[in-house]
Amino acid sequence: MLSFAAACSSSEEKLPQGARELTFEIKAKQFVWQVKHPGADGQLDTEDDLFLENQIVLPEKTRVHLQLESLDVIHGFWLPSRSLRLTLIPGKKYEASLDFVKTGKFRLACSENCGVGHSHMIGWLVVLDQESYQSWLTSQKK
Ligand SMILES: [Cu+2]
Repeated sequence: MLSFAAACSSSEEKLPQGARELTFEIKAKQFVWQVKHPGADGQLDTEDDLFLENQIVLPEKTRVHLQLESLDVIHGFWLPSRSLRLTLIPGKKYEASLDFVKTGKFRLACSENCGVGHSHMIGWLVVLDQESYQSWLTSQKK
């Protein structure tokens, strides 16, 4: 069941028509953000999915769909640069969509005191230019 959906976009950041869309699955767990990345084919739940920790990596000019849930206690997915804060209650699913036009590196953190390792639940959302994104994908292949 979908409990909450958020759509955030700022007026100065407009995506071109037909821009790429990528979906990421994010699971919060004491004390890490587990990120399932769609991989080179851009499709989630296929063979080339990548599994990252505390890191969301994407190319510029992309609409991002985040599917979030907590696997244990209440965590808070917090992306201060977009004023996005979702309280993740275990057993519920959450979604948020964000547009990223330009490159950048954005802090993400847990906004709920979820236990002794709470302060370790910090990470980055990284938006790369197309070329750097391709090299990053290549570097992820084992
Ligand atoms: Cu947490």
